[in-house]
Amino acid sequence: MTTSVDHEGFNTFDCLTWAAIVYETPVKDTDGDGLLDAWETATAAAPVKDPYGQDLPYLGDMLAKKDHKDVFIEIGYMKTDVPTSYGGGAAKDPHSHLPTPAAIKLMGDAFKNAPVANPDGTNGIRLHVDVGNLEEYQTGEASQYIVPAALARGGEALDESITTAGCARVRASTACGRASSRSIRHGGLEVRLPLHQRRGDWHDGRVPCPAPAGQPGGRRPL
Ligand SMILES: [Ca+2]
Ligand SMILES: [Ca+2]
Repeated sequence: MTTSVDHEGFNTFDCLTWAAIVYETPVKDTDGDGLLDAWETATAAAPVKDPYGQDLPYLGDMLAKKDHKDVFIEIGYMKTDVPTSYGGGAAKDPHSHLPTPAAIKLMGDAFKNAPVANPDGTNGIRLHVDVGNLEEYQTGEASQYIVPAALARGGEALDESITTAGCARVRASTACGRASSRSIRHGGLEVRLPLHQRRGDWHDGRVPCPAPAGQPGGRRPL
């Protein structure tokens, strides 16, 4: 591809400078849902690969169709299995923020009944929700909208009680002498933090916090 810029249509004394170059490549998306036909027909038996040679998700095996609009949602969520206090208030009962099967069914039905035309001659949008391999979702009332367990990658839970259980030292991993990430570890889970948190600072997974009694270190604003 060759590009050029000239003064045609402008004063010859204009100073022309590249600000942006935008290329557009026509792609085939028969149903216009933003998922290319090639992606929607990709299966484990006939995969489509990314530039690094890795298989893209097998949307065809997840029952996507190239002539019917689909939308995919992967859910990660927070939960606590123990009474948990937030901001120093009274403890809340154990709970989960994962939408129930009934809630997912309501959402799936709404998409299904949407007055949206498709090339296959039917209306509606098919919802595909990835919540992992949770049995009550795979076989329950929302199962028609759930990505099959064998193909699911979602459903990761973050224990929110660990973010209120106290502070931990900020850790850093390094590459070529420069920090490439910051994290703390609570209860076996690693929580990623903004890079500007310094190694050795104290953090509770949400905000910086004072060092516990008898420990060096201190607060650093976000
Ligand atoms: Ca499509
Ligand atoms: Ca589709």
